[in-house]
Amino acid sequence: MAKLVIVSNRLPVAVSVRGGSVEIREAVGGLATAIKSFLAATESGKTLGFDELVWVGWSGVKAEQETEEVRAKLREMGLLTVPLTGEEFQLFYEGFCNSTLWPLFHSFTVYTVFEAKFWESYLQVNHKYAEAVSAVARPGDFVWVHDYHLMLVPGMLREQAPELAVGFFLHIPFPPAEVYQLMPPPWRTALLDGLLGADLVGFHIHEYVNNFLRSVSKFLGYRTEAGMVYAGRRKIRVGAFPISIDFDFFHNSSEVPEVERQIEELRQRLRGLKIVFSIDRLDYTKGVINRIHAWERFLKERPGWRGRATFILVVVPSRTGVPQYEAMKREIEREVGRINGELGEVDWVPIVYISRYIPTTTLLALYNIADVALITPLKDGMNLVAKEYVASRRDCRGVLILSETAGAAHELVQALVVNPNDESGIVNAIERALSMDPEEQCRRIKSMQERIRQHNVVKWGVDFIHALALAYNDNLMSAAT
Ligand code: GDG
Repeated sequence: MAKLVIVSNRLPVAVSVRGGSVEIREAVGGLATAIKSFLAATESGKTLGFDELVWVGWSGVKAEQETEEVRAKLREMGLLTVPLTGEEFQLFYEGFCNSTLWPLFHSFTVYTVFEAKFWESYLQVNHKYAEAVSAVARPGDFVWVHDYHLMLVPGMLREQAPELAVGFFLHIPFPPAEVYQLMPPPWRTALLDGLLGADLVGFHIHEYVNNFLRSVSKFLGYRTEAGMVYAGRRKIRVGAFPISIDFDFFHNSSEVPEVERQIEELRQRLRGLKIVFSIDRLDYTKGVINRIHAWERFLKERPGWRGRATFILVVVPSRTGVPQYEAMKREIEREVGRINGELGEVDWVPIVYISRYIPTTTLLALYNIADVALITPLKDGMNLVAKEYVASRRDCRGVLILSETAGAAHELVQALVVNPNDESGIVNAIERALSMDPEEQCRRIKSMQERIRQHNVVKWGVDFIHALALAYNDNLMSAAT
């Protein structure tokens, strides 16, 4: 029997050490929620044939404070920690991960910092993760490595433990080869080689698959064809596995008593106002400023909507302490204040701005009452909020406005698709959405719901593991011949 080893930068928990006491709570966030839903539906991988599950990652507590008690408590939950020091947090996490890979892979080239000490730390930390995995994994075990923090891990595992089945999934876009080329040559080839240590490399959509294959042939010279890289005797499968959500959880949300109560309360308080809604982590890729400006223009060009529609804008703090993020937060605050001051009335505000994490029941209530979800990232690997909004609408109402630059736009084709830089296009889409008749809303929502129901998060995980098994067996057979 084989073990399933999940590897991600962070473990799916939030650990707090206060005084002498240790508190461990479940962490939220796209990646952790998706993997947990997949694990719950497959009974921790048992229905796929695994007899044990281990999750390897950082606890979120700096190594200096990570006591044996913390490690032991996590071990009991099947969670194995990779301790990161304060310096590694700065150079690896804030440095190479979030100042180099995150901006470059989202094609924000001018935000990208290339620093040799960031790269050195990335190498070292990836080694730590690979060693932690090697310590628990046995030949024949399946290792599923997640996201841009750990792109070198598959290659390191291939060297240290060649008999493992290794899969890698990237949660953010893979950029076009011309953008990837901006990375210094030794780093960009090492990253590609690192990924090709896996038997299977997965992305959200075909566009990222093709970008990756082009970079592999351009920078490594390997032969590639649709969905395959030929690297010596090894064949690496490359495919699109669009991540998704637990459809039933969202679809049944309006019947949860606490959510129902909040829906009622919100409806009473909002007194028939039309609601446009968005929620994102604070991040320059999410296009929050563009969205605010498009809403301002909408209210100025279509003044008849003033007093009749409000924009509820939730921006959840993220990567606090990074100067770019702090500056963006101040810009959002300034612009919201200016617009509310210029256009607001005693009994109406153009933008209700919330800049904190909101409880899931409140998020579900907002999904259920929002007439329009305005989701306009400049670039987004997938965007789960779009799928969650659509799935939540059991009443068959609501209109999704979605950027063509979000991975989700490739599946949610009945959304009103916009370009996030096309302000007048967004203005027209808002008008169309607010005026759309209920039959058209229902037709669009229904067909998007069908897509998400069938392509839910369990399918994402199961498809990936099945494809990994095929790829692994293929390589085993060709190694034996
Ligand atoms: C990355 C990629 C890709 C957010 N605020 C609150 C809250 N959330 C939940 C949402 C959703 C998740 O967090 C955010 O997921 P997204 O997919 O929208 O965005 P990223 O965090 O940037 O995720 C992205 C994803 O990885 C998965 O591969 O889709 O493209 O960038 O589930 O509901 N939940 C609650 N309160 C909040 O305030 N309860």
